[in-house]
Amino acid sequence: MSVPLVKVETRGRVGLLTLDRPKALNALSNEIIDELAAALRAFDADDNIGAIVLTGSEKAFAAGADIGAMKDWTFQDVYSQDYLGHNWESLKRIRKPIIAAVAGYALGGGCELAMSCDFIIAAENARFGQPEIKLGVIPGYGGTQRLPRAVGKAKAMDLVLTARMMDAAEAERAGLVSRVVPLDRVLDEALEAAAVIASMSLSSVMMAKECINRAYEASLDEGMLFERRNFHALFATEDQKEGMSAFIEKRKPDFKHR
Ligand code: CO8
Repeated sequence: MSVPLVKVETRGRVGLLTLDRPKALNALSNEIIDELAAALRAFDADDNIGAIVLTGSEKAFAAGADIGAMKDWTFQDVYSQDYLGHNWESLKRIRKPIIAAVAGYALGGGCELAMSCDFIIAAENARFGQPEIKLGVIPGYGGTQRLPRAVGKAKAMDLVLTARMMDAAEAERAGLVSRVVPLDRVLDEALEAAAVIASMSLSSVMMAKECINRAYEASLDEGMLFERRNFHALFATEDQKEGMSAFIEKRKPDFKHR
């Protein structure tokens, strides 16, 4: 039996996934992505999970796609397997929030994987970059699309064209990460944030995620309408009654998470 490349744990209502291929700095082979996608889908389907944290090691969140595996592939190889098109795309269909807890290198596909999570909490030693150009290729999992949306065109061009790395402080200033914390705090910070999210009504959490993501796909008018209809829909849930009653009665809400 092959050794698992993704460690799967739960902490209360939080699912914790740890990329575990340390010798290759968590280089993202098809196998590790298959495992990751399967674990994410399992958490997404599990009523006892309200939020997910994805992390790597202290040295590397992930140093990119597996260069050794890709080196000899031909166009026909990547095209016929639709490399990056299957499980990679399925990650974005996960409906529960995913927080990336990033320490060390998040490069190439590793940076793209972090960006495909809902937000990033970074350790002070985090390094972000899209160095594919040095390999004679370009980013293939959103580096030319999500990065400019996150940090703007100037910085995205700078990073993608020069292949330079950006440290955690610059990434926070640029809006790529939501918080920077000391290395020994990064996982706890992400787990605590995930626990807060998991304590909320699951329907509101999933709708909020869907609405924010819609901001990247729709015009302002369409996005506003999508948000408003989802807001309306939440009045059909028990959790809305409970949440508002609890506020008026000055007690903690007891959400059903359904
Ligand atoms: N693929 C395969 N193996 C890797 C990778 C990688 N991306 N990154 C590191 N490794 C391996 C090294 O080969 C080395 O293995 P070994 O010990 O057997 O020689 C081991 O990990 C440790 O690495 P280093 O000795 O190089 O460690 P350093 O601390 O000296 O350097 C760096 C760390 C700076 C992170 C360096 O390893 C590096 O530059 N890595 C490559 C970074 C890179 O170019 N990433 C982009 C890859 S291409 C890509 O991601 C395409 C994206 C398309 C979407 C993909 C979705 C998955």
